[in-house]
Amino acid sequence: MSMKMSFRWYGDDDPVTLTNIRQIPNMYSIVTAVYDVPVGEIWSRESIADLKKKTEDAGLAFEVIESVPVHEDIKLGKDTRDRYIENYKENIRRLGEAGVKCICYNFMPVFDWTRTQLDHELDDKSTSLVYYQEQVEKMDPLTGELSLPGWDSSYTKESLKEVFDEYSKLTEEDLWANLKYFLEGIIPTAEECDVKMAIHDDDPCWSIFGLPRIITDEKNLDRFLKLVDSKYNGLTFCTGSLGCSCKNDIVKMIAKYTKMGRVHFVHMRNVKILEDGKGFEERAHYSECGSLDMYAIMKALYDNGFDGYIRPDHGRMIWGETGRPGYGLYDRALGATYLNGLWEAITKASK
Ligand code: DNO
Repeated sequence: MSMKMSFRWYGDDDPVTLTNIRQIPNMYSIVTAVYDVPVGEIWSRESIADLKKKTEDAGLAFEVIESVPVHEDIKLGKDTRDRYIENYKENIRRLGEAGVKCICYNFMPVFDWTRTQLDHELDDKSTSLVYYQEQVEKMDPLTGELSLPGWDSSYTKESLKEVFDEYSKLTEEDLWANLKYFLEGIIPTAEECDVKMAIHDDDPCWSIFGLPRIITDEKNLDRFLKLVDSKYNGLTFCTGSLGCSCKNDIVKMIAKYTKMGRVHFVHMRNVKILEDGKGFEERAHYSECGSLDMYAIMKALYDNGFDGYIRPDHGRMIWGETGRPGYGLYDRALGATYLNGLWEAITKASK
């Protein structure tokens, strides 16, 4: 029983190649997605088979999808949601047939992960992604000038305004009810197909731009897991997303949910929480570079029998690399190697 090391790959457009990834020691699976289909629609069998073939030809497993995105109508609980839930179920079936074991998704209204700057220079001249409260206050998503690599870029200014208006009537409790409805729809299919669903925590783990966010802390994760009490309804535990709030005890939480058998995928990232609630900076994976104790997190996983997928999350840009912010090769490869080292040391010391 061991963790399964994995690495996110954005497909043929990614400057990081599958061969690059395969050369990182102990690399097991690719984490990827079909990117040529609008949110909510069914992925073609051809596109799925193509990704699978490329991955396996490179000597890597095709077992994790990040993400099958959830259509906004499902989050908003609109009448049209049933069609999108049916499509979602079909995607689970098709991916299951192709050998996928775990699907990561999120339930954040409109925006996925959010930072205020993508190339902040750190003391060592590397650049990283940061979230500064003072910059957030100056941002207005409705001007349409704001965009991040994880966001759905298909919104026009007008459609963004409309969707914001719709959310203004939606309370947190409504969002919970819509999430429950979605899970009740898809989890039986995930069970039949033996595909573990793994929700990603909200990043950052608080409400932004007045939009509700609910996958934010221990109380809410407890509530989430009870919405549908099946091991197929599990978590992508992202240490950086939950760890940017000092209210979350990451080691305790990851130990608890791993023990329950509900952590299927882990995103390992270190963040430095700034004093006085000023925000946070993404840092190198090594514990002392940030606020999280990466050793204690890996030990909590090991001690509680973690055998799911894990990937180094966001890296800094180092050694002159240019590319997709957070998703370059070098710093994520260093992260993978560091995590492998921690795991080997913990394993051998426990024997
Ligand atoms: C950011 C990622 C997220 C994540 C989604 C999952 O780097 O962790 O974009 O993939 O929230 O649906």
